[in-house]
Amino acid sequence: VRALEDIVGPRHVLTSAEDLAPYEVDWTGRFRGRASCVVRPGNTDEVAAVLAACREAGVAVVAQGGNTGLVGGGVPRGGEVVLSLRRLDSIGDVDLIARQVTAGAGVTIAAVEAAAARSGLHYAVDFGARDSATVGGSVATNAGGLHVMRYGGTREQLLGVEAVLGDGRRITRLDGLVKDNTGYHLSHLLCGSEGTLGVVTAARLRLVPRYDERTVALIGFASVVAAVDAATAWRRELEYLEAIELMLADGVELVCAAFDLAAPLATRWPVYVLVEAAAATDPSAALARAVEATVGVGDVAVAVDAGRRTSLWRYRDDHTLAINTLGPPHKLDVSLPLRHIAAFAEEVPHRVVSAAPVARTFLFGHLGDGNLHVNISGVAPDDESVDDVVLRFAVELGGSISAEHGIGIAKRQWLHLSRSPDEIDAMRSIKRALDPTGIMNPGVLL
Ligand code: LAC
Ligand code: ZN
Repeated sequence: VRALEDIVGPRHVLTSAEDLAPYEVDWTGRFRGRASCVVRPGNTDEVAAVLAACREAGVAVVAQGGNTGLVGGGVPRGGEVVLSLRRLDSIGDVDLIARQVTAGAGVTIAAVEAAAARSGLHYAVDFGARDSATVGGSVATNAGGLHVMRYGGTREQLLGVEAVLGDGRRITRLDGLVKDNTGYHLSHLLCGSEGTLGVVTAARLRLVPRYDERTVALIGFASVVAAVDAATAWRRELEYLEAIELMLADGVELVCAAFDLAAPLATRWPVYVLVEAAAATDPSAALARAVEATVGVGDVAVAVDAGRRTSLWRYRDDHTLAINTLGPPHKLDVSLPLRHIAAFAEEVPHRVVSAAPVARTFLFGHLGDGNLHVNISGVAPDDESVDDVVLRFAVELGGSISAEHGIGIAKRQWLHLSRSPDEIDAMRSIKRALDPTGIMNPGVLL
């Protein structure tokens, strides 16, 4: 602690139980552990010095941004130093020629979007935790979000990073060259490494054109099969889709009850799909034509103005918060081949109940990406029987155990379901090469 105080100043090393508390638990409440202290460096040199001091002392480091991760990868397990990157919150000028911006690790996703918007541009990564989640964390976890089907996830926006590796070497790739084919893409290797190789201190991000002509529709369906068929048709016919999101009646009702919202449609439907289109010219007519031509469409609510669009999005965005009101959930974000989504959605609640009779399963997710969020309430945080049945079922159907949240602590014992022994061994070799003393987020991912 004294060594860290010498580096960042005593004010930025937290040690009291009260100060540490918010850093020691993830926001779902499922993952928690004691930190030996929290250190808050103010620049990259301080980050490097903190890592050197921790290496010297043989103390493990958990990097933490906005602490909105969902797999326990950003909170301590016991005795680590929590390295909070939130003070690295400066953002550069938007480069209008390159359409890029450099943001410090502690800049929130909402702040990147605000900077982009001021320049008439848009940051393509967006998700419910936008006001707290940070650039550093989103890069370290390769965060997905609501618009992956159009723009890709965080890695697809990432031109390069500035980072300090576990062994002290630095990477500085912030020049924003779109084409730079000079060997291993170390920035993309760090993206999704979950704090196990080094600490991302800044990122150079791609921005995309801003489309203010936007239409959102919320549509009721009788079944997941009908919703999947509709999504398939829209993806074929519509050029400007930003999102196709799936919800089920019990999840929507939970959101309505938790936040005192009216039901989204006059009739209760078993399945709801939220679809958003955005373009330089009004996409409403094209979207309306596509929706009208779709078999199986029940009621439709349409929103064009910003306030009403936000109201429709709330039914989707607020799932995460509403589910948390039932106690710490088990959150499993599986990827599935589109052709198996309906079978999975139909069967998974039964498999969950057979493993844990009192469990409640809420399903929602990114239909356009074949990514379902299986949220299970009513199960003790450390009872992993439900995780086991859900993850095995996803893999049985040709899916992956994580679509966007990563492995963290939550899924590491199932990593072998999605990655081969050779792949895991290669990952271990990379880990050993860049973090030879093993101080970077030990126990996460591998
Ligand atoms: C979402 C986050 C939980 O899609 O991945 O809401
Ligand atoms: Zn998601």
